[in-house]
Amino acid sequence: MTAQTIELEAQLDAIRQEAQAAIATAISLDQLEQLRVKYMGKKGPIPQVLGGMGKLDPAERPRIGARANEVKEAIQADLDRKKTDLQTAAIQAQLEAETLDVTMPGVYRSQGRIHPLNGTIDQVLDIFVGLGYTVAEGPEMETDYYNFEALNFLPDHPARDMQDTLYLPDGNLLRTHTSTVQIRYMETNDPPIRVAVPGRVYRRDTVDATHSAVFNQIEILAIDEGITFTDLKGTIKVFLQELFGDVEIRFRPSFFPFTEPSAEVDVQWKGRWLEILGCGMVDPNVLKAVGYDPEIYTGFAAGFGVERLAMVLHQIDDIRRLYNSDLRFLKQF
Ligand code: 2NM
Repeated sequence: MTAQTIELEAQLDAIRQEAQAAIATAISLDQLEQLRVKYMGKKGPIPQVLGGMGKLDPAERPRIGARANEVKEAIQADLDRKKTDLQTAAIQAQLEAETLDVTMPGVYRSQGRIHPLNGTIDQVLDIFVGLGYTVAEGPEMETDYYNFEALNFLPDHPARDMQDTLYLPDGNLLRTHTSTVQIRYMETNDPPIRVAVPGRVYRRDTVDATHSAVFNQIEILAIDEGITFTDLKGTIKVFLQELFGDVEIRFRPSFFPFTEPSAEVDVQWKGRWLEILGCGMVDPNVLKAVGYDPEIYTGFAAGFGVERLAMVLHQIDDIRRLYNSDLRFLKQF
């Protein structure tokens, strides 16, 4: 072996060591690719060393050629191993970054819920819609005609008093019941009629635990040929059964200007008779007012206060709780 051969072998070993150290410290696939180009490329140090073989004894050349291949293979093996390591590390890092701890507590967001008044309205309307009724609404500001006259209130009826009704400066008034909407509905629709009307109504009442100047009503109305008091009783019985379950009910004679005969209905609830609604056969005068022939058509109507119903169903002791927006109260529903 000549000194030149030893020198070239030393150079190849140095390249191998330098490449090995550089590859070991690479921290990215980009960096590794740069090292591959640097050590394995055509302009790399190994072809340069091989270029110096011309000065060697021809007998020594295969030895250097073989050594150069060994070094190339070793560097390639280092590159391959490092590439696998870096790829594995990258996947590992990604997995760790994307890990979700499903056992961690979530961020609390308070949830909205249905107000007990609206819940009661929904419940009642669902029952009547199930019985084939249409839901209708109308204005809260009304004329004397729709609130009283068309509903057969005589001109001197006490409900018309300033004491009971809220009159507006322009001569209009705030409706005292939702029957106004039923008059409007009958004016624009021909029988057969099945309509349920929810809405806010206004009375000049002193506020206490069971009274409010503004409250909600639901009234129903059915008009057709041959409707009788028996149809009214059956409808009310089914309605109360769906709302309260299997409870005893009773009809008591009563009076309303817009119905004849009229009745009030009580349910047996927690050991007592509770008055729940008023009802009756629509007075012929009301039918005439909307242009229906009372000789052909008859019908029944019923109405009740939603607050009172909500209070009975949910054991609420004071009507004002329904208006105070106290979350401690509302969150119970
Ligand atoms: C009630 C009781 C009895 C009623 C009457 C009418 C109309 F428009 F047809 F005449 N609507 N609602 C009625 C009847 C309301 O509430 C206690």
